[in-house]
Amino acid sequence: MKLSKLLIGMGFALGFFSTAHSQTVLKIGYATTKESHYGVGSTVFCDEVEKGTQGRYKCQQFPSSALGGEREQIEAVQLGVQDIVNTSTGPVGNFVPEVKIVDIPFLFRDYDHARKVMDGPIGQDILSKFPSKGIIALGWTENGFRHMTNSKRDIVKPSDAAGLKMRTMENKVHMDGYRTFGILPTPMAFPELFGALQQGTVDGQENPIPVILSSKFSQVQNHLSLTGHVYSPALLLLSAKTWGKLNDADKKVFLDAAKKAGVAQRKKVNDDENTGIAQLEKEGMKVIRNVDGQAFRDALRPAYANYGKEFGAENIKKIQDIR
Ligand code: EAX
Repeated sequence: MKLSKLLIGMGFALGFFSTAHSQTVLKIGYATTKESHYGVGSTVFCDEVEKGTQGRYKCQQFPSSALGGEREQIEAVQLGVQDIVNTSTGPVGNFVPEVKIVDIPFLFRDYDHARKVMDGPIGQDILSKFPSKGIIALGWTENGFRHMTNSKRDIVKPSDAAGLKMRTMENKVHMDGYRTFGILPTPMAFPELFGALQQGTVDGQENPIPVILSSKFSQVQNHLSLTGHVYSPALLLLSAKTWGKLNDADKKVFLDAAKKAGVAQRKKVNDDENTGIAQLEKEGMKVIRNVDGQAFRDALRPAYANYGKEFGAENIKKIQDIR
């Protein structure tokens, strides 16, 4: 066989092996089902990455807390044993303290306000605090405004919530705020929540409509109060280890994919908010719409004084003043 033919043959063989071996599978995890808002956002992210890298990167999705609670998954991303987590900010403040300010109850007026802050200088600046902690924040996605559910009684004003044992995220900003409502906050990882509600270990919990819907909490909770007491942002977090292996073009693909994921996840939250409450009523939940929001805001005053000391009252006002 002529040398040239041999070399061409070897070139093809090498090319074949290099292409076959160049595909990298990214492990991405999140708390709720594939059909949920996190699943919609994660699927858009994965599709965009696979398309934008011509298949050199593709995802393996782990929905429904298959890789553990959010805190556990953030740790795994930080250690580089998991590539990506699509997570609420709930436990994130334990890794990047600058995130905690956005968890303050009643900080955001509505979705427009919240999304404007996250997509503007304040929200983007928070993303820049992650790399020094071994995590790349690719972009904001969204969990939604949180409402209270419980198995005991209607909650219209804080005194109705007083004494209830409510599961919270592992988030001190939330817990300090909820204590002013008289709630007994019980921090717990999300995967344990359904069982705890079923066994009555806790009386209630608080989560956005998309989570209450996709996690079928109507099976274990019969009162839903539309408190909207916290806006729960979410983030696509990538391991710095994975990021370090990307070329500049692929980094841009990942960032663009995260933006599209955020848009899709927010749309799913909107859709769930529009149809979810009627759905939950159909599933047997009693929905309390006439929540006395001002009473909850008034009760929060002592916590706001402390938030002001911790985060700077002027920083809180900057967020509140965004129009
Ligand atoms: O991010 O833990 C929680 O209540 C979160 O809202 C849930 O895991 C979705």
